[in-house]
Order: sequence, then C-alpha cells, then structure tokens
Amino acid sequence: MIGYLGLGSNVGDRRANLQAAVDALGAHDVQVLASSSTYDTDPVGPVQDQPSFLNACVRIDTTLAPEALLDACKAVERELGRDLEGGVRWGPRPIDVDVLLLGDIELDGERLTLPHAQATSRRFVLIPLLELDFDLATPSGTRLGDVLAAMALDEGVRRAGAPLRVPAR
Ligand code: PH2
Ligand code: MG
Ligand code: MG
Repeated sequence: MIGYLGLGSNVGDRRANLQAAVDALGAHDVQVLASSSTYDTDPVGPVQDQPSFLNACVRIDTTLAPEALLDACKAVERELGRDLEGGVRWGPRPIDVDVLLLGDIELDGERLTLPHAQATSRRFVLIPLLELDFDLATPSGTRLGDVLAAMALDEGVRRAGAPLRVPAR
C-alpha cells in the first residue's frame, strides 16, 4: 500500500539524521520510493524556543498495517538515538518519523490518527507532500493543494536542499 511519512530533525546534523531514517526504513519492511526536497522550518507549537527544523516527506510502499507501520517508525527513531521516554513533548529531537497517510485508511485510534492532523494543518508537512504529488487528497477527498492555498502564511518554510537519497528499485 502506498503511504506518506513526515520526517523532522532539529538536533545534530539534521540532513544526516533525515537520510539515516530513510536508510533505516528498508530493514523494517518499509520501501521508500521517493523523497521531497528538504525544508528549513520555523518551530511550530508550544515550544517556540528551540532550533529550526529540517523537514521532508517520503512516499513509501509497505504491506504493514497502520499500527505496525507506526512501530517501524518508532523503531527507526530509537535506532537513531532518540530518547522516546525522556524527551520533551513538542521539544527538540534528533529524528521524528510520523505516519501521515496510508492508502485510503481513516483511523482514530489510541496511538495513531489517519490522516495525521499535521497533513492538513501544517505548512512544513503540506509543502513537501505536495512536492511529491500535487494531486494528493485525503481519503475523504479534501485536496491538500486547496488546504494549503487557504492557509495563512505565518509558518516559515524555506527550501533547504535536494531530496534525500532513496534506494534503487
Ligand atoms: N515537529 C514538532 C513540533 N514542531 N515544527 C516544525 N517546524 N517541524 C516539525 O517537524 C515539528 C515542529 C513535533 O513533532
Ligand atoms: Mg511530528
Ligand atoms: Mg512523531
């Protein structure tokens, strides 16, 4: 099933952290098909006093069910040295891997909501997602391009660098 993940880092070598996440996903039954460019983005949320993030989105193909995909993302975060218990909620992190969309699945669970709320509310997610597929829509048919066009421009998102390397198929 085709899905989309959001990657973020604001501690250490941010681009190296995003690339390491892409490189690690394959061993968890998540095939990365394509990456967006990277974007330097102002911190969003209750913790404003933290370094800017580097964000990107990737298109994936996986046979994993939603919760298993979430477990794979958490495993990659742990492998890359993220402290999943001690870290500050919304605070600085070397790597964040979020499940944004998975096929046409809509889910409102304890651990996972699909589509991810940020996929329709944050420029740092919408801009890289639309770079991957300008026609992308939610399972209920909301076009992400329309969502972005209606949004305020108060969240700083600046293109930073080339897409991350993805494995040859
Ligand atoms: N992630 C957060 C909190 N705030 N801000 C930006 N710009 N990018 C992020 O990835 C991000 C954030 C919690 O996951
Ligand atoms: Mg996140
Ligand atoms: Mg997360």
